[in-house]
Amino acid sequence: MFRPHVVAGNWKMHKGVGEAESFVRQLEDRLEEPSRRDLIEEDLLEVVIYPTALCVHSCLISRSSDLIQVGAQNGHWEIKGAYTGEVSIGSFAEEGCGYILIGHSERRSLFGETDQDVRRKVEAVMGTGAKAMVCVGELLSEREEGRTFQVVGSQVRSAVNGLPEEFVSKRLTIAYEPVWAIGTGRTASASDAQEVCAHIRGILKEIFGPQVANGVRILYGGSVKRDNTFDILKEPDVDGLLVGGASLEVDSFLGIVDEAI
Ligand code: G2H
Repeated sequence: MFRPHVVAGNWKMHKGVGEAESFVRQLEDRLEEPSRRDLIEEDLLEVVIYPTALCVHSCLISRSSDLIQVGAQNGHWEIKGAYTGEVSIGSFAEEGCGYILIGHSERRSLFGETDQDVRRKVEAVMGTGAKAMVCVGELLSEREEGRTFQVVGSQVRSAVNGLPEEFVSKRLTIAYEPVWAIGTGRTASASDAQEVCAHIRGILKEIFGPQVANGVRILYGGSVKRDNTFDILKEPDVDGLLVGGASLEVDSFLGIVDEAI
């Protein structure tokens, strides 16, 4: 089954408003070139950026088209309330965010986000028009103990069990990011990425059946650079990339977008 590729840039806690606006204008200019624009407009490729919460609005209004989608790196599951410092998933979606990133390993390891929190956030996205991009991945120690499938499988099941098929097939993306490959310069091999992405698809098939599972995009993330993009994306169960460090400069991000085409 054909699945459009997604290249998503997770800026993490980088860029102020001015830098973010300038990035969006430059990237959009270059995506306007027909070879790129046609692919996006024909729904063969999606380009997403995840700026900081502060920069979401300025990125959205700096665009003059939908060639770039803007997402939120995190959000709270409640619609509103006494949650100092939080921004609701509903507010991001209402503002125009097309994607909400959920359960990134930095959220899990540095901010104590649990599988239960991830699930609440997925359910909150369901109540909006946005799409959920759910991150899963094992620690180095878990890989070395041979527990990769078990750990990733349990994160996936907890995030998706019982969700409506319509939501899963149309608005759920999973990003496999092995924690040992994040920001370390150490990338999983293409076959490592394929093996785990295929395992994730297998779980989705088991829960939702092949038709739904074959519609879900599964991305790889972790020290992605232009040089390793092609090899990873040629794997049959890898449908895109979640890029951190290499998404911060227009040239390097665009290099990855071009390899993904
Ligand atoms: C993983 C990735 C983006 P990097 O966190 O989500 O970052 O490409 O810098 O490893």
